[in-house]
Amino acid sequence: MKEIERFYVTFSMKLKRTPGVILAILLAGSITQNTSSQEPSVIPVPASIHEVSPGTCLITSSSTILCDTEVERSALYLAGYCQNFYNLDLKMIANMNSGKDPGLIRMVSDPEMDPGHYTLQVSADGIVIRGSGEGIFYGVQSLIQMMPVPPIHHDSGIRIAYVYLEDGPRFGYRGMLLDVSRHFFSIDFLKRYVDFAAWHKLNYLHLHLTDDQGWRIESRKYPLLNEIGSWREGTMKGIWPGTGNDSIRHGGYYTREQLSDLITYAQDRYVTVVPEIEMPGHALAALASYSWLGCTGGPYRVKETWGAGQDVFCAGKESTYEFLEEVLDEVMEIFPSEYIHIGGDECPKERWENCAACQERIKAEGLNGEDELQSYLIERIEQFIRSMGRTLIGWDEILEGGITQETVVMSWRGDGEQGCLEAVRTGHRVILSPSYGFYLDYPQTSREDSLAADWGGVTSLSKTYHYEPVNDKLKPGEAGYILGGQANVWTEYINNEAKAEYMTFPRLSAVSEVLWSPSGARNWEHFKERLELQYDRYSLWGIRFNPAHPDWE
Ligand code: TNX
Repeated sequence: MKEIERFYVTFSMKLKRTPGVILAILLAGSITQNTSSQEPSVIPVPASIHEVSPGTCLITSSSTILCDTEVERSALYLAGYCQNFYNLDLKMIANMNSGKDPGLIRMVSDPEMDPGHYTLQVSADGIVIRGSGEGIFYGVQSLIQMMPVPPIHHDSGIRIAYVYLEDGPRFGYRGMLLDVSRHFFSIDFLKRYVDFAAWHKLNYLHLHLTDDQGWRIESRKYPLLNEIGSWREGTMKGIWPGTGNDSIRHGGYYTREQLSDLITYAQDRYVTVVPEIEMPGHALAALASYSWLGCTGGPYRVKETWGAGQDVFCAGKESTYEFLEEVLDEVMEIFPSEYIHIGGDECPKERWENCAACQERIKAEGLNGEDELQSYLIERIEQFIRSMGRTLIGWDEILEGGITQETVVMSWRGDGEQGCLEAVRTGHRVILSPSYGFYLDYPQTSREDSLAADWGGVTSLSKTYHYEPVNDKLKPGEAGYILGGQANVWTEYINNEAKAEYMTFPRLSAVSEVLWSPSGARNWEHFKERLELQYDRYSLWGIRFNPAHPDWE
């Protein structure tokens, strides 16, 4: 048995929830869900659930979905879902006014409604979802969570209790990062992450595509990035500084076609894929491919241990800027996302201090030392990205220079409060992605003996759930600069799919409620109750999750 499988099995066995208990919860969950007077158990919790008279509506194989053509995507999605998980073939008519068939499920496009908002009514008249484009999709997600789990035999159809929901997102940016550089994951697995996002009403998947340990995106202009930079000859074993090297070649990269396919899959689920190309630090995979990108000229090797490397892009030579712009050009050809992430974090400056080209650049541009040289690089790249009609996102550290106001700051240090205040008070929009609470590579409980990042302590489900993106030091009006938040799955210690899911869940469900639901609707006790049924849904969806008790620290 592989190391991770053994860990997963032993840890699961250690936990109190035996299969018998799980089965009991599972049955109880499906019974309560079928009780029509019961509130629906939806995660993230909807903004408002209105009282309605008891009763149920039955979806069967002869049911029809009627939709406005502009929201056909959501109808197709629902039909696909019912087919996959309930073996029901719903009929779809993409024209509301087609006449005869009144349709059991009707999706009404209402462009007047706020982005992402929807109403969902289940009554004797059938099921009506009303909203703007993505609002309808989120209505479908709520409907899906009203279906019985585990699925019933398809002949008896899907029974949905009468309900009336009015709902919409608290924040416009609700994201999740997957680090595909430290460990490479297949495109099919990335599609699964898109599904995870969609099921939780998240709308951004941020891919950390480059770092010291591997370059993961095809470059036609610079093929050595893939021939050399996408591979490392071995990986550190154990927790940093490690107990040796496994000497197993690891790597891979995504072709343009694969990425385009992923982007389309994500668009069908209202998820935007945001690419990140790290600079000027975390650059060793690029330097190993083209040694002239570094200050010393190498030789360089793709990094086999964790932690940021000393060797970074040379910010003196003009050829570095040409390279970065050409690579970004290729990236923007593939990714239609408005946001382009350029990293900007953790850049050691030793190499620049001893590099003639960097020192010359500092003199020529009248810069005050290496910190300003970093700002110079970021500013140049920002201008380039803006000239292409896109918006730059960078980690906290980009604030250290005088970046333009269009730039979005992704605040990761600590609880994000300081970064958030600095960003907002200099007029920048900000996304909270705090290592405190939203770093899903940190262990979920101190009882766990998994190999997990040890640099941030335990991030329990409760800690994640109670994180509040709008801190109380913000003045009135400043909260409007907060675009939203993002959970990060860094993968130094996550070397396979099962473990990635195990680290992601159930904490991602908590993240979704922080970012979607009104803060007043958030309630820990209520969340834990709803989580029981969510666990059954995880099983339905095939998600391997951490079954630790929700109250364990
Ligand atoms: C910090 S967050 C990093 C990542 C690591 C992560 C591990 C950030 C901008 N940098 O490079 O993977 O910690 O938790």
